[in-house]
Amino acid sequence: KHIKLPAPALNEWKSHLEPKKNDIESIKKDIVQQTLETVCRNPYNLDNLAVYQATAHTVRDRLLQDWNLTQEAIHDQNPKRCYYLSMEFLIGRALDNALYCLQAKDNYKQSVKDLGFNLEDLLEQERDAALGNGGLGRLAACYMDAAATLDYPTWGYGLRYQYGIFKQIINSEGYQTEMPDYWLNSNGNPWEFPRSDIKYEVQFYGYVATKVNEKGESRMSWEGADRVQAMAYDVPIPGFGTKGCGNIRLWSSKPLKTFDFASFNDGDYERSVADQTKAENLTSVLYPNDNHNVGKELRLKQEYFFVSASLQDIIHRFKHTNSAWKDFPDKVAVQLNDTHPTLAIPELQRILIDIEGLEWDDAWDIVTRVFAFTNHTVLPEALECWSVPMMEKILPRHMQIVYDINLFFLQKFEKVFQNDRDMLNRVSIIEESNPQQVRMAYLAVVGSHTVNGVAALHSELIKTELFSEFIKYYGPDKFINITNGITPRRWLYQANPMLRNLITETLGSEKWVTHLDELKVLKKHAEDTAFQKKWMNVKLQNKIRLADWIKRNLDITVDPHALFDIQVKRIHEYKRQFMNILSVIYRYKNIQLLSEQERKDLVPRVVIFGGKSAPGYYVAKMVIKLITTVAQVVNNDDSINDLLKVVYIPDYNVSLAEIIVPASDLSQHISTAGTEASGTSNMKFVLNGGLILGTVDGANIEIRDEIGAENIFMFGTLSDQVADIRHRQKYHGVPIDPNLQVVLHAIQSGEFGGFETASVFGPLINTLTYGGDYYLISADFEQYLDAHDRVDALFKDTTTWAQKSILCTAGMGFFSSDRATREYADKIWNLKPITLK
Ligand code: GL7
Repeated sequence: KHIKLPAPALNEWKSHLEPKKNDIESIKKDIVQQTLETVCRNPYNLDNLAVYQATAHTVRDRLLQDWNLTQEAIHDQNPKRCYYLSMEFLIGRALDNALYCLQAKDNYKQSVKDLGFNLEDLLEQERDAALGNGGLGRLAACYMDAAATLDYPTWGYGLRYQYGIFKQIINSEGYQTEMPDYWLNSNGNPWEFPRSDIKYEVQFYGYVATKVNEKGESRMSWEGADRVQAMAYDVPIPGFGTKGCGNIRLWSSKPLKTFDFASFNDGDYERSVADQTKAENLTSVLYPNDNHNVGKELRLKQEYFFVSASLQDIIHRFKHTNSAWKDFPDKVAVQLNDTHPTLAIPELQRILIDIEGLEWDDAWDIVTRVFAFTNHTVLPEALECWSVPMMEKILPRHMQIVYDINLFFLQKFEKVFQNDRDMLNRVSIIEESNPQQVRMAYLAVVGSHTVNGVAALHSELIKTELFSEFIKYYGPDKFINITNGITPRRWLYQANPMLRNLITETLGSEKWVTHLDELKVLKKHAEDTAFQKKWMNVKLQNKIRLADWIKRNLDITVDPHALFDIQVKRIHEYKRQFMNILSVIYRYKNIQLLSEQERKDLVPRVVIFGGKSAPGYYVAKMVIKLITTVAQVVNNDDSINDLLKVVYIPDYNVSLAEIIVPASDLSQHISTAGTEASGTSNMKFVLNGGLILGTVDGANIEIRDEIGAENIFMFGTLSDQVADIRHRQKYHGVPIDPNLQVVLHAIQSGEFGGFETASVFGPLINTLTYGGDYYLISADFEQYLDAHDRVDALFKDTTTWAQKSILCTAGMGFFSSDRATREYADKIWNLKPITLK
């Protein structure tokens, strides 16, 4: 219960609210004070970590003021709010980003220097907040950045995993091994605010009973359940060039009662803390699967825990405004980031009918006007299905509600499509398998007012394939496209200071940082030789920075003048890192055959890989082993005069991406057509003036349309040809491309790591030969090699390359997360920015 202060006391408070100052003297004073009072250290026992923490606290204090200003404005203006529900937020580091947003980096640099430290060293102390797997989680982070920058009243909701995505080690044998990422180390996390006053109970298991409510009506009631507590932690998300600050509220599970006193008194200490451990385990770890659903019970519990706490919080806030339930959809929009939070649909329905006493139809009308759903994949193995018996056990009341949602939906559907039982089976939320399964994507479609895909091709594919039957019923308007975007703040302004400065100098202001379309002005400088020189020098400096990193961390020497060819992303068969390394082997074998003279003509290449495999994904782990094995051989072969180097960068994460992305000449986005919903690293590379080699897939297509087809290397089977080829290969065998044949033979004959290692790669090679080559590596190989030849030829023409590189950046305005977030706000959320004083 909030206390309403009398006017004198209120004035007293306000008179003591002093905005933090960003002049050097004030910053230094604050850092020293934080070092003493928060970190409890003194000049005689300082180190980089301690000073980083103190500095971070001073920045957090500044953000807090903006945070409070924003919350107060939202409170006063009471606008419609949007909640972005995502099981993943791949935020990365916070300090550098916050300093830029506060426009205080230069003064902090000087302050820290005066105090005897180096800001860049302090920045390195921060652990990445890696609460996500890959593109989906990073997208959520980019959208939070944009929403804050644009002053939208949008909050993210997620889980505060104690262990983020695992740390990847490449062991001495070249295999991936995993270590836990205990990112919340003992030093505490300055970027979160524990809200010990914001706690909700969440239940699991139990049974359903009927009860008579106050009005004398009979209602279902979920009884006898286990309970845990969800506690809120707020993570401030600074916006750029605004006084506002956004928020991500992350839930952490806590035991309801810390102790079972009965067991404690009996001397059974272990049992008395068992409950506590059980409850805390719920949000311990992030499931490390990208585009893959495993169906584990703990994961289902995480999902429900997440939506239950978030909805309780949303409803609590709504009730505070004394509005009626019928107004809920005018005040609240909820975006479901993939199907992971889909249980929010039956959960809100349950709250409305069982607890709030609404009738089914009124409740369902509210539900379907609140939720919208983003689909991020069409890969069958990624689509979430939960076994009915499991859901019945953990969420007995929700299972009933899902059955009812399905029943009412099918009844209506049947009226339109009479006597088509097959079709009813196909659209049913319950799959009639053994055991039955709940198809979460269908539940999300039925319970949402709008469904969107994340790039033009992907949004077409969900209409024509994944949800084609639903279109026949709902019509096409419910299904829209919103092409993904990335934040230019982190992915250019912060990660690439030299390019940022060159762009700002050329355009005459920093307006482009929040109006990315302005980059198109660069087009008129594309042919200016002096400008090209400056532009390519920036690229070179960024390559030197990466080469230094590689030397320091991996002890591999690479020449910054070589062509840097990069593929960094999660390791997945559909992303075809396998095809890439096979082409590297082809290149290697070719170099061996060249004469001295021919070698002089060849463009030296550094092929860089990075990315994590899911710990249980055998084929992906073999691909890593193949890459590291090839790297071993190639990098130690003096006879090829450094014409080729292969580097595997371990533990790829957001912070490493910030160094890698600006350093690419060429990056690869070579998924089998129709499999990569969008991709977002493609956007980051092109924004930084890197050319891309890509398939006709995901956002590659729109990138091509924006920057011009002549500025991108595209190749490969088109998505509408894939099914036919797969069919043919399945029944008539895979025709192995002759060049691919040579490469496979080289592996099998032990050229990489000897015979024993060759046998390890047997199963991998079999995925092509006997396995039907599902991802069409052989079918695309010739075109792929041909595209590489075009790359080599163009790289020798330094002027044309520079020109294309400039045109790449110049054409990327569309891919800002600001544009994407505005589209969500206008087309889905019906949301307006707040005004900040
Ligand atoms: C993904 C897609 O695979 C990726 O192409 C897309 O860019 C991203 C964000 O929309 O979503 N879908 C998915 O399940 N993961 C992704 O990265 C893990």
